[in-house]
Amino acid sequence: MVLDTNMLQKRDTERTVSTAKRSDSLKTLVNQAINWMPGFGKKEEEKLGLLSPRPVDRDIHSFTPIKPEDLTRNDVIIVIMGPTGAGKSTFIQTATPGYNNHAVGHGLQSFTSQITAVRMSFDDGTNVVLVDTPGFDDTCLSDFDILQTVAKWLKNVRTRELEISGILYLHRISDNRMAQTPLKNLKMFQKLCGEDFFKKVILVTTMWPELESTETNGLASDEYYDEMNSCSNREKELETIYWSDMLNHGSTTKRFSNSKDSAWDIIDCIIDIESQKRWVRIQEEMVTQGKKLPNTDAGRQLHGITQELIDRQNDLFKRMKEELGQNVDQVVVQALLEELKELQKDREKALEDMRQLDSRLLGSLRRWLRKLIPRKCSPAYQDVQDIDN
Ligand SMILES: Nc1nc2c(ncn2[C@@H]2O[C@H](COP(=O)(O)OP(=O)(O)O)[C@@H](O)[C@H]2O)c(=O)[nH]1
Ligand SMILES: [Mg+2]
Repeated sequence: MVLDTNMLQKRDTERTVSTAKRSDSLKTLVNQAINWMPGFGKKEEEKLGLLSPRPVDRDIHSFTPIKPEDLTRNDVIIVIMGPTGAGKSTFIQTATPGYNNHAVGHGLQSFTSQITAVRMSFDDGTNVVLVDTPGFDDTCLSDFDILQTVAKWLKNVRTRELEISGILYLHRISDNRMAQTPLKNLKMFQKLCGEDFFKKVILVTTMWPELESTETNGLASDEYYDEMNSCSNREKELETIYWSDMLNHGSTTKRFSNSKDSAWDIIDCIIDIESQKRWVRIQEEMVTQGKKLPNTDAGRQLHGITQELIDRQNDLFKRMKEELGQNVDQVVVQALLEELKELQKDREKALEDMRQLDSRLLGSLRRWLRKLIPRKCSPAYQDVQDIDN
């Protein structure tokens, strides 16, 4: 990595700070120093663990896994969303040490295909409910199934006039670039959530390099600084490109540093967000406007995404079959056949989603046409009956 002089100076300063923070006598001095140090902002302080601990470490009285019907008006409901493997279940687990929700996965395999919720009751009478959701890339369920599961849960909450206090949308900062899957998740999330609710969304980055795991003799390694630098650059890219619309509409960002304090620092931000009542868009569409799932913004988005996916899969399928026909190398043929099988499985899943979205759309169209065209008196009614059959 090429470093300029400023960068090297900053690195040396950070090293000194990281060593000094271990000594209480030096800590005050360091805290004073960072106040005047140029370019050493809150994020660096957070990164080095120099921010003061939460003023009141509230005592959690109990953890209770709950169903949607158990939710009450006293609950501060926080929904956690994001791609599979972004760390949603880990976030909940870290915020609630001692409670085992058995939902933390290993890597990118999904472990939370259903929605689960845990209520934390505090001694001061507050209840916080953290809701774990599956991502739109579940290894077991199709995207339509996920949308249906999430929409049903949100609809249920809205029907009972219970408010979602905020949503944490998690993203792995360790991923090299915004790949197709996280991007699809983000687009689905934005449509489901709606601009009006962006104010109550915190975009949380997870999987930041961990200082302790890389240090030797109390000094952070070069590798740590290199990783930290790449992650900070990716964070800037997220903020200026992919998240800019949400940030312009009032969303905020936070880094999760995989500790209980960090989890509660983020949860507290949701609790502090404005108290004006807002509904998630899909709740409004399904409950107030009476729309069916495929007619909601998220449903239409999924329709578009699935159509694109099927087109790409068809194209790939054709090219792979051509290649298979031309290849004589047994090893390559075997590998191609395996890939074709996998692709066929994904294609079936996407086609099934499309059938679900289309059949429901047709159902709505039929009902709409029936209202519009009086029975018997119009020849066009015959066309409606044709759609029916
Ligand atoms: N180092 C690190 N690992 C994490 C973090 N968050 C999650 N993980 C790991 O990533 C994997 C997937 O996390 P999980 O919580 O199941 O992701 P989910 O699918 O979003 O619920 C697990 O092995 C976690 O231990 C984090 O902030 N830092
Ligand atoms: Mg999970």
